[in-house]
Amino acid sequence: MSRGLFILFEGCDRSGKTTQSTRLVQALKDMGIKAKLVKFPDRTTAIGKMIDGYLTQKSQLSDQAIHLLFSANRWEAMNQMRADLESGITLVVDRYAFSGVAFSAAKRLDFKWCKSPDVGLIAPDRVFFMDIHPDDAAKRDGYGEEIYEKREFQLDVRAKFFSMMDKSWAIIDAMKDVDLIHRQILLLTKKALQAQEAEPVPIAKLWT
Ligand code: NYM
Repeated sequence: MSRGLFILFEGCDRSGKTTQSTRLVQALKDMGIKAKLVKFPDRTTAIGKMIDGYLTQKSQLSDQAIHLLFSANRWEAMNQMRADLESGITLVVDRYAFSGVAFSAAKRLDFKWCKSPDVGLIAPDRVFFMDIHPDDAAKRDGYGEEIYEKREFQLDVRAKFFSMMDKSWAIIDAMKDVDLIHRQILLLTKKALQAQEAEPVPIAKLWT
């Protein structure tokens, strides 16, 4: 049995990642493909609760401390993610280490330092970057409720994402119609699954 794929959604706030990742998982399941949604930060764990307190501005943490908590929140999920992938489950992940680096580096923390705690995490096979200009994102519901949802900051975050892209990334125009985006992403995912079937690639490590 072949392993599952690690499909990642990244992007600035309010770019539609959650909508599209949820729809992708459902579509894959409807096709009889084993799939699971994973979301970072996972606010349900002890570490995740500390992150939630920070994001909703109930507690304060230094930039370095919150960065390391985000990373720890991914590391605590690795065993389960690896087990799922190995058992043939495709993981659709909503945010990951690229968000970690983009947001912290936009706060002017050193880029290399930001990457280091996430080195060695499981690497995604395919990344969908939901691209939206922060001015358009600001018009969407609920924008501005959490820390970070400020125009200049989001512009910087977006630039940081662009600096980390490689050939496994696809830039998706997040201003397009939701159904259209879904169909585009489903097509790209099917292609990735077929490629993996034809020529299996082992699970890789991030930034090594
Ligand atoms: N975020 C998310 C980080 O700053 N670092 C990280 O490692 C991750 C995974 O948390 N503004 C930020 C990006 C978002 C915020 O994410 C909460 P979401 O997807 O809105 O729950």
